Amino acid sequence: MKAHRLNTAYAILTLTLFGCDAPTPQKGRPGAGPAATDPIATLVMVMIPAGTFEMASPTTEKERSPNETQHTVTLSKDFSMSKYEVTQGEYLAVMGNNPSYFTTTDSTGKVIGPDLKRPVESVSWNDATNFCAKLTASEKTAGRLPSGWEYRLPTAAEWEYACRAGTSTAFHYGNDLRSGMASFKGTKEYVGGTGTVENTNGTILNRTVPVGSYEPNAFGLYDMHGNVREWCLDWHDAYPVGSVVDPVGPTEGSLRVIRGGGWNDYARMCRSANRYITVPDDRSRHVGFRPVLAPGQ
Ligand SMILES: [Ca+2]
Repeated sequence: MKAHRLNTAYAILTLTLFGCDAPTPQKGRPGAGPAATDPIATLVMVMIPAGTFEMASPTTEKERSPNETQHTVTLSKDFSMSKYEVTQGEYLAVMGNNPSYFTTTDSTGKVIGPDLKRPVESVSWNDATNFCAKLTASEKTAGRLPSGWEYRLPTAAEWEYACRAGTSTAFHYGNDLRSGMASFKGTKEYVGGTGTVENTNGTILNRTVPVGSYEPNAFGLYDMHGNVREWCLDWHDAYPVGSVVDPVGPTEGSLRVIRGGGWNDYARMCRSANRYITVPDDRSRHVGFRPVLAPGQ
């Protein structure tokens, strides 16, 4: 994997939606999330260097799906990815509405305080792509985009490469995911070599949490495991065999790919290789997204 190129490129690609100045790049702040003073409409992007990785899971990984056929993927171009899931505040700032379920109550009806730093959810694939298009247009008008670059959903390959951040384990944290390590159903943990294990004392959140509430991965990306499942660009299909370069999925289909698991999923659903699929007009309180910024395809 090539070395990170975080200096000049980072400064160019660390963009605010409406502000005049790029915010100071945020170093890893485990568990802190965006600072209280950050503009609510700030989208912080992290550079992801081009490279090659093994996509999907080895046959030895417990509770994998048989369709997680491992294959070699090369991503030939650097891109950047949103450090956090798109928040309710960011979505509101760009689209003018907040469709999220988790504003005043959790999934059991218990009152929760509104917090625009929770991830936006209840957005369809089309809602997510419309967000990216509108953000691209406004940033282009403002002269803040490198020529030819655009915001869009990540391909499933880009998403998994960014999630793994150089790891080949079931999670970027390693082979275990325990309650308290991410936003997921903490009574159903995962242990490498064993699979799902019960933890009767595990945390059941019944809601999303503000983005950035847990440790990031080696790229500095937060909540790649859990909180909201994340829309990808691709139509769903069987994986290719052998080695591929910059895969984008099939040209047509009926189901879109979703990655990373969410606040009410078992840990095994949050594995780096796990794929979830649904129709593109599905609006679920389990699903949000995070854009990449990349050269136009
Ligand atoms: Ca997530």
